[in-house]
Amino acid sequence: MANRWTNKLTRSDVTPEPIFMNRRRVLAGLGLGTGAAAGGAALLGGMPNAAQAQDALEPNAFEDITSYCNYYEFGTRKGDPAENAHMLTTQPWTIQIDGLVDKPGDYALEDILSQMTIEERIYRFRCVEAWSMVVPWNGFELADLLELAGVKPEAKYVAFETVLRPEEMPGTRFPVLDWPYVEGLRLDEAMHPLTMMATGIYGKTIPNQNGAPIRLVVPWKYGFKSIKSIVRITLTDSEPPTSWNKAAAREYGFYSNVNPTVDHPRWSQATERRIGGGLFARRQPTLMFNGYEEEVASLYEGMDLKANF
Ligand SMILES: Nc1nc2c(c(=O)[nH]1)N[C@H]1C(S)=C(S)[C@@H](COP(=O)(O)O)O[C@H]1N2
Ligand SMILES: [Mo]
Repeated sequence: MANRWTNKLTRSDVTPEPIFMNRRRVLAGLGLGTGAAAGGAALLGGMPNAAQAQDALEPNAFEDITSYCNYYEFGTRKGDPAENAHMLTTQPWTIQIDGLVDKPGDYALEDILSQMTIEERIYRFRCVEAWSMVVPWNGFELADLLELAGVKPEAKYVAFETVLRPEEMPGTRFPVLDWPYVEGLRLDEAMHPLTMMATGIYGKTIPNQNGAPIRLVVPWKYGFKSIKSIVRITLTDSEPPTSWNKAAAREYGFYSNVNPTVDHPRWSQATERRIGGGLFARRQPTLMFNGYEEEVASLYEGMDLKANF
């Protein structure tokens, strides 16, 4: 399915090690492709805002992305994860996939990766705290992993869990959150072609502080939905609990779609601060669904997005 992905991006050459990348879809997204990407070009031609696909999306520096992090298992200050996450052992790594699947079990990460094609995706990333970055991720679609395990027809949600190792994760010795960190998506959100499992940034193995060896990336939702260092994925028929909702239900809902018209109870979500923009950089307007409205709005048709925040 070469045309499942219609993300907007512009730079096709940010990766220092392009040899590992499948650039076919990147080219399709730009309407520059030939042969395999011909369908992509046709799709782009049919998009109402094909011009918008040419929006400038300048990725943040590797240094910004890997030094300004949220990973509370390693501490709550932005620099803590970069300082402490080297303690996490990421090899070998196994993901338990269970619940409403045809083939439950422990999946070795290397076996998963041997069946996936790693591609590059440049996505906006918007934290609920109102800062943002642009990140060139490497990874594969979550849908491809779920298809490996075989999703049963009764499944409606996907639950995710981060590894919990207090001896390697100093932040978990404090009850900042109810550990392990857990997150969830509705099945259609999980199967959406924009939803990816990331294993790299800028063509390099993903640094521990960013969620090594494998983390979720859901670009139209606030950053906390993009759970790091995943060890368990469970298909369920009811909405799974999520860490920030458990911690403060009034402030963090299950959906957590980026929405400039629904403020956090304690601050506005109308604008954001782009990391790396400098001290005097202007705040920029936050985009509906973080700029992915065309791709994902249909998932929420008829839903009250204020009630389902
Ligand atoms: N396990 C785990 N996953 C997590 C977090 C966390 O504290 N623990 N923080 C979340 C938040 S609030 C954000 S904004 C992003 C930050 O990702 P980054 O540090 O790679 O930018 O990770 C999310 N995933
Ligand atoms: Mo966040």
